[in-house]
Amino acid sequence: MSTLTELLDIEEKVISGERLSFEDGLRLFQSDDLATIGRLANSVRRRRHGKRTYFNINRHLNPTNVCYWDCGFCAFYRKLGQEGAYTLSIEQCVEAVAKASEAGATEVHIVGGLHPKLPFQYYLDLLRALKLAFPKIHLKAFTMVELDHFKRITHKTDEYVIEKLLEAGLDSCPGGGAEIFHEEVRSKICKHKTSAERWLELAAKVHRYGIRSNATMLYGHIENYEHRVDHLLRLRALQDETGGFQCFIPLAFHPKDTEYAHLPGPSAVDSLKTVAVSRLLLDNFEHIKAYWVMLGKQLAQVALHFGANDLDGTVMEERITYAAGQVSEREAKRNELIALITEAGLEAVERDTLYRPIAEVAR
Ligand code: V47
Repeated sequence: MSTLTELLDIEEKVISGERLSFEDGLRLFQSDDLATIGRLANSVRRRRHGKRTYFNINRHLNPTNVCYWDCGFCAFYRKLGQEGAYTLSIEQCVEAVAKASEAGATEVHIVGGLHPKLPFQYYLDLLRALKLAFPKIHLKAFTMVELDHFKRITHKTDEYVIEKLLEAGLDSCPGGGAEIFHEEVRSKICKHKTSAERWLELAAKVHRYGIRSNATMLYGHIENYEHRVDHLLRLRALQDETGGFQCFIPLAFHPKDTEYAHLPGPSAVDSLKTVAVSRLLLDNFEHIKAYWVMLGKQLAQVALHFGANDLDGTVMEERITYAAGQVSEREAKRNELIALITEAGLEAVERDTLYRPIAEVAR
């Protein structure tokens, strides 16, 4: 049972800007004092960003759901030839982005399954075609897991893969595929997937090319608090080295139609605590995103007072969480994101992918 004084020493560290330890992170997660944890995280968020709260106009594009791996938490993937498997042609991708472009999108977020037959050239052609048709749209494409796949299918080096993607129009990388780094969990939920060490190695390489990327953590399944703190501190250590991460996104697990369908998924309290502890531990990350798709719009709004300073975007067509039983909508309208932010008493700022303001939105 928590007492009012149990987090006082951590509070002092937060006030003086001292870095929190593994033990501090664990105690925060173990504490029931959600109000104090939220207040501390909010104080850090306010110090960095004041009331400024970001969103963007973006579209998610998942070119294929065909994947040769079998991650137990994923309801999105299909095997080649399985019912429901799809692969979009480049023309279909361009058409989808054309609609987003008309709606004012500044970013396309591209991730997909690891298709056993699609050649690397498909992905290069996709980036090229999108850049040619929409030169102003930022292409945030391919996780470290996909980059690892590209290396395997090309039998070339990481540097070759990264340079080819850059030439074709890649602008930055999304943060997926990190899941939980700790081997005790990773070996169970995604045992064939790119290892934690390799994910971090590739992120470091991408950063060395000047490409910004994001980082995620999938929480609320079989992991415990030690695994979460370990994950966050591994990201913090890499960020100390490269400074290349823009944003951290805690991803709330959705169990429906996954191998973990018997689990309930994280509670609202757990999600708020996870956002807040992430804000407190990741002292070298500028932005913490409350990804409304996974949290639901209302909880994402509350998370803006628990350390998050970004809601993500309009998204337009979300498939991964939707496949796993997400019940909130697959799209948010610009005005809806603005309303979520302003009704929380905060200031909405439309941003581009690199967090440069596009428009301050008057209350
Ligand atoms: O890597 C898969 C997760 C991720 C489920 O970089 C699931 O700005 C919950 O990374 N329940 C992809 N999560 C999404 C992602 C992301 C999203 C928004 C913004 C950014 C960014 C990145 O989704 C996967 C995996 O960790 N995921 N299945 C599920 N059942």
